[in-house]
Amino acid sequence: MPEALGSKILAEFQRSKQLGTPLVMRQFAKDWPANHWTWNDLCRAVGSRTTGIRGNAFAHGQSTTFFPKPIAQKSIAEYFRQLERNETSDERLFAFNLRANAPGLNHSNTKRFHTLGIRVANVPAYFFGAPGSDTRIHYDFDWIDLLLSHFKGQKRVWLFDQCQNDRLYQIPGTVHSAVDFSRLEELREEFPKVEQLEGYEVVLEPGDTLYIPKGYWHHITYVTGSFSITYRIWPQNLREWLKTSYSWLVGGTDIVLNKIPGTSAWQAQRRAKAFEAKYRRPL
Ligand SMILES: O=C(O)CCC(=O)C(=O)O
Repeated sequence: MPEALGSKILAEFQRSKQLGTPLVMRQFAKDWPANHWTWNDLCRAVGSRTTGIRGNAFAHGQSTTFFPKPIAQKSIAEYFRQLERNETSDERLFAFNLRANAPGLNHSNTKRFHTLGIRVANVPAYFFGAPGSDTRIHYDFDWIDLLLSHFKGQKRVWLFDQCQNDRLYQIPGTVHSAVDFSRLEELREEFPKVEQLEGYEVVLEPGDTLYIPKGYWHHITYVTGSFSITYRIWPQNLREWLKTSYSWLVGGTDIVLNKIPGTSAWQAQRRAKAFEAKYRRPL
């Protein structure tokens, strides 16, 4: 995995952006407020608020929708304490709006992005997870460049480009793979093409920022209780804007369709049929 540190970051970032390859910018976010929040700060800031916790349906492929339903309503502070204690669990806060739930924290976490010559949408998505949890392999439906900055512990990321779609057994019409990467060792015989996968692996440490180019598949394993913040880089030309707008339309329609009773089962059936025709095996 290409890496950059200190004064090399700008040149390496511009190169990666041009080539559409991932890059780890070590310690890029080390001075951000988020890197200095303690679990106590986080717990105090969320107070007695509760939220819908997501479980392993998202990670392990039972759902082909973008955002499956939460499994339970839970105290956010209690969940943070679980992460602090490094308790193994499947529970996740996925694309969580921490800004709205912890307004007392200093959220000025976009420092240094201007040094990369880019503009990011100031809509941070927060991802929290415990050891034992993972983010199912996917690529982001809005076809946009991502900057994922990591804090508190370690997470391992696998990345694959769009040439790997078949080897990943992409489910037609979705941004998901049929392979549950958390059980990869057991599944190698069932999904033999994964043996030919070519990609990158990286372990992120607190303060690191990972550039994930548009369309790049990512699978994330939480090594310890930790969290990340993802920012999206604004499209830089008309072609990129058109592609992103179209992707929002398709993704948004999918989310709405899946809320209509009966439609989600019909969608799943349609996709299973297309998968079977493509890979000559059941989904
Ligand atoms: O860090 C995570 O758990 C997920 C991040 C992700 O999927 C994203 O930023 O698109």
